[in-house]
Amino acid sequence: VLAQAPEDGDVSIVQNDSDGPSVEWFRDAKFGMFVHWGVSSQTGGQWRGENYYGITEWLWRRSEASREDYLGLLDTFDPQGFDADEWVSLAKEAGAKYIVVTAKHHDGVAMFDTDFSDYDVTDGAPFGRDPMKELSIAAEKEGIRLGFYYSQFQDWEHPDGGGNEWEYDPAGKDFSVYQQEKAIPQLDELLTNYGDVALIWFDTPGDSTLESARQFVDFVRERQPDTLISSRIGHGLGDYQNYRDSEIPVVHESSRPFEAIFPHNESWGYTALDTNFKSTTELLHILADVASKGGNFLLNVGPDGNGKIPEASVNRFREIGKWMDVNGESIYGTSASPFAPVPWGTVTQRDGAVYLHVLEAPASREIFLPSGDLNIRQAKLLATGKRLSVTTVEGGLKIGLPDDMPDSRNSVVALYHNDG
Ligand code: FHN
Repeated sequence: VLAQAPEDGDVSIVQNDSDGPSVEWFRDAKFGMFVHWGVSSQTGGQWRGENYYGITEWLWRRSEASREDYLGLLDTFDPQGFDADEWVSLAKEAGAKYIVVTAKHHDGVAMFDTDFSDYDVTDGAPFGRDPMKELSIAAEKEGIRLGFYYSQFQDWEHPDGGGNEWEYDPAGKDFSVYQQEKAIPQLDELLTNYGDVALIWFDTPGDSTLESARQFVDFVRERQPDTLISSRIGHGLGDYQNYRDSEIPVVHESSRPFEAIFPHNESWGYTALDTNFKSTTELLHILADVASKGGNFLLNVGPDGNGKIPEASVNRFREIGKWMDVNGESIYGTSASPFAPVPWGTVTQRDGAVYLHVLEAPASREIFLPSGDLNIRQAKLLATGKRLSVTTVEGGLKIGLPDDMPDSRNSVVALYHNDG
């Protein structure tokens, strides 16, 4: 039984369109909300008397249920509690600058109104609504960008799609039939009927060819030239770099911006079996760490079968938002640390400022920054505005911290300098 999905290992850079879309908004965004929601969310990992710990969005593959049984989940999909405004407000309150939602995951079920499959939650389920439409309206109203996750390779529902090898013999599959009949037409719908699409989050290219990947890229470019494409399209294509799930690079060396992708517990889709949610402290540390490498932190939520985001995730997102309200200056629009790793935390920077994210204040209440050539104008704690002392010492700077640091999870010291 799979407890973890095979991951995309393609972090190599081959080449990209030189005239691709601008990535500036993405580079500056730093924090996004990922949403994995589908018909399997109803089960919470408990189905037909079995418990499926871990990735519940893989329920069909893991159970190797028949198509009739799994797709039967559409007959009961009626999440009356779904409220697009609620999701979007939470993302906004948390300080997320973009949302990525599963328009179609590997099971092949469209979470939007499609004419190119019988399996969608609009005409194919009692729900009868189009959640992607409702989200696109809510996101536009709130001024937050919306992107769609679209599983371009794995489609367990389509006989020619990738992945379903327990019902369809791979030898008899013609991937191009699936791509022409379903994937491209559905992308057409997503890029035509839902306003501006910030990005298409393609996932796990499997053994799809360069030609197939290029066709997806060209199609997105043609429909919405500003829409970004994730590197999980494969073959070194894509406008930004995804690392493996839950991976933060030691150093990010590509000129493409990157995104570090984390589930909140051990599943992307909703699970009732796992309350091991990362604490706010852990999440704030990941946020600072990823920003110090120059990337975006994409944090997942898995709404349940009634469309509700688990309370634990709601609370953590709100707490991140409160932290962002006072410390956002040290995250948004910043770039990677120019310094060697420091033992007390991480560093971000922008023109004219360096931000010291103090994750563990030493008992000595003094931290060392390995750079002596900063011409410091002012040093202060972002949360309180309290001025701090800075002393030039051999090889760097010493910054004095107060005994009562404002936030034990991450107190940010801003160093404003004259070199920007
Ligand atoms: O197989 C998927 C998985 O279900 C989930 O969507 C993650 C999110 O990054 N992507 C794949 C595994 O890498």
